Amino acid sequence: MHLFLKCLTEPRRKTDAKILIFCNIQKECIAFLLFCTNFVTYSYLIIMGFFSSLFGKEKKEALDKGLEKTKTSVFSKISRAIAGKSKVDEEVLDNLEEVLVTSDVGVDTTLRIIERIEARVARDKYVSTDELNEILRDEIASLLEENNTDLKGDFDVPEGKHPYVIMVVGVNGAGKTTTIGKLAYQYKKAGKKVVLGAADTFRAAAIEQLAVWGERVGCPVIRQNMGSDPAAVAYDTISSAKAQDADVVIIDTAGRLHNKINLMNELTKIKQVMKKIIPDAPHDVMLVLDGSTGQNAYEQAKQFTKATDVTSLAITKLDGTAKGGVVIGISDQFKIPVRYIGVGEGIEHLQVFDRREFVDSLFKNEEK
Ligand SMILES: Nc1nc2c(ncn2[C@@H]2O[C@H](COP(=O)(O)OP(=O)(O)OP(=O)(O)O)[C@@H](O)[C@H]2O)c(=O)[nH]1
Ligand SMILES: [Mg+2]
Repeated sequence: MHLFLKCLTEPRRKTDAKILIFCNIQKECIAFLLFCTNFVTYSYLIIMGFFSSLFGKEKKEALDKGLEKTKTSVFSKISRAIAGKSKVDEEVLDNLEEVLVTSDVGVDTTLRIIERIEARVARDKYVSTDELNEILRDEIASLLEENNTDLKGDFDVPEGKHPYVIMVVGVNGAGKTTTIGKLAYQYKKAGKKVVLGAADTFRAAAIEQLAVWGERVGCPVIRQNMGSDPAAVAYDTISSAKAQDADVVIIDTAGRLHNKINLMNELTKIKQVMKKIIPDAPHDVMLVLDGSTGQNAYEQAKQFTKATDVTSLAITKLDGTAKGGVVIGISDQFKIPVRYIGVGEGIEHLQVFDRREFVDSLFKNEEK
């Protein structure tokens, strides 16, 4: 018989004792269950914390490595700029201005940075040249944070946009197709169903290149023959993605210059065709810029954004160049957010652009 019922049928004193034992057993069971739950929760948090710090560390290392050339160049210029000086004065500020301009930060952004450092020097009276890296890091990071609002989530799909359609544009060789492959990989890793569209029908090799990325990532690539209408490919891609209930669609386009009117009109046509299936598509028109071209990347961004609607920027090839300062200038000067940076050719070498992490990595002085 159940212990509790048994207690009810037995003489009173004996029953009391049994109820007491029963209650104690119950309490111990509950305590044990609570302990198990807490143990599982804490273990989960510790394991998740471990992995996220591991991935965070890997991301940081890839960024540090990718920015190595820019960093070496900026540091050697700063060392020259402050040689023999212990205090940040007019002359050091003049030299610093030159360092920033020649590091592709851009004139406007450089002037804004120098103004901020001047204000700091005026306020603190004595600023030692030893502190200059740290000051630069703080002032640039807060300048970039002032002008921009942070974009949400890493590889999340905004609510109500299903599938989320990204159209990738830019000049020849900027890194569009590679960025699409890396993006597809990240979305897939985040558990999203991705479909790619090979709307660069200009060259057979371009279609093949995207197909190879599709295979690597494990996502379908919608394609037609070389020379077919890019808008038709975009239409097929979106229809297929919708039928498959995909989360993300990324459309590759041929490289084009902003001043080639026909090619720019082609982009408009691709967009209009997409709208027949998803009225608010494309949700993101991403302009890919080659960071290693320095000042040229600014020009491209300026001209391209004038010629067509662009909603986000990706700056590639920051590894292997000393012109990484361009990201600071572009992020400061354009209303359009820099969303991603490319720090290598590998599938993992695309990062969500985090202003503070970027500036930290650039101005971190390892010798200290
Ligand atoms: N080092 C480095 N190379 C990159 C990066 N992104 C792209 N590349 C290389 O840049 C070259 C051109 O990249 P693509 O992705 O083909 O450029 P695209 O804009 O699609 O070129 P078109 O289709 O011809 O207009 C390739 O060799 C890529 O491997 C990067 O972040 N770092
Ligand atoms: Mg391409």
